[in-house]
Amino acid sequence: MSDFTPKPEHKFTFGLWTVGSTGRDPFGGPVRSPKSPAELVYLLGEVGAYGVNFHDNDLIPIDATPAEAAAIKKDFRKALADMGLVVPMATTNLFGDPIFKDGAFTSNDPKVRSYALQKTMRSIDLGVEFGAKIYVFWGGREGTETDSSKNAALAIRRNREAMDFLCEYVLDQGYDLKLALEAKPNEPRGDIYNPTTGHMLAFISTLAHPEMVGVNPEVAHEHMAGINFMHGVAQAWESGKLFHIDLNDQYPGRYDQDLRFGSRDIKAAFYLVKFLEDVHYDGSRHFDAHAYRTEDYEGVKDFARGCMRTYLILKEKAAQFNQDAEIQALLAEINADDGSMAPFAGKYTPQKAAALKEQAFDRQAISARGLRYERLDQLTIDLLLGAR
Ligand code: GLT
Ligand code: MN
Ligand code: MN
Repeated sequence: MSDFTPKPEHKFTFGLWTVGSTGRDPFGGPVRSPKSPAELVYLLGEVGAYGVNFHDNDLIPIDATPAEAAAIKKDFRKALADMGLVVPMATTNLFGDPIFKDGAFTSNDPKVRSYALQKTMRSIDLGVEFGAKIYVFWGGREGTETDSSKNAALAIRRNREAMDFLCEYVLDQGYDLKLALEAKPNEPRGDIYNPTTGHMLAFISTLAHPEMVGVNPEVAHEHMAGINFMHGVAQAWESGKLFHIDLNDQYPGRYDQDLRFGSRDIKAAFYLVKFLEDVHYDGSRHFDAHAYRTEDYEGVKDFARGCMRTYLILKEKAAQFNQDAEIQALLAEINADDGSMAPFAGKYTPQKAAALKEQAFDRQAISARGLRYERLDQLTIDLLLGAR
């Protein structure tokens, strides 16, 4: 039996808002009594997490007095030290307070936009104080219900202006901090700007400091949009922009579920874990999910342990896939190359182009070959179901 015990080197993290969720939803109130940030750190330490992330107001309520804030920070710091947990990422709550009802950086109201910048700068200071190296931006309210209300191009420009301002702030403070943008197509707004990781990557390339900014893709958010999450992650990775990742699960076409990682689409979760492990992604594996509303805090621990355990099981399956002789033989056959196209490969030259235009191709012979993907997929299924 393999050992699926989480260890610090796995970099498993949870947000205070994840294990701290009281089960409130649009149709019902809390089912679990709230726990303090320090209590949540002890819970995370008990289940074997490596780190904990927070929004400014997960840690310090928006109306806390300086004395209250100091007391909370003291308890939180002690809990981190007692349990040996770190804070790799922090973020700002730019969606909960009524002032953000029409967005933060993209609000039509200049006072809201300025307040959002002030709140984010203070929150960055707080994150850095606890050692965060990644700062996430999830623009949950940056969108519309009616497109009569906002100029969409102007909203993108306002968002860019805010990101450029905040990059300068980070540089000015001398912080060792990278920013990671998280996309979501809808909820809580009818539509949210920059709805997918791909949109975010394009947006980043227009910023004044693109080297400081990457993405934080979330499984559920891309599955809500019905797209292949791993493909988006691969694109982010390939362009050097995979700064962070939010792991959870989601049935497409439903409300924002934030299910336990790997609990819905095992196959998609497998390809994702395999990708992250194959490329040696070394950032946090952050679980942005919460326990079912049916659970008490023992169930919350089951949930958190389950996220990490499933990841580790899939990691082992990925290693098994890479060592499976039959699977690897099939892959070698699929990727066979007789070298005859080498003269046309790589960078363009006029000679190559001229020669390629003259080359004869036997279309029938090339297309007659079966690719054996049915066999390959069934071997993968057998492996995942424990039948090999
Ligand atoms: C919120 C959202 C998440 C984001 C968090 C960061 S907050 O819970 O649903 O996807 O990652 O702001
Ligand atoms: Mn998220
Ligand atoms: Mn989510």
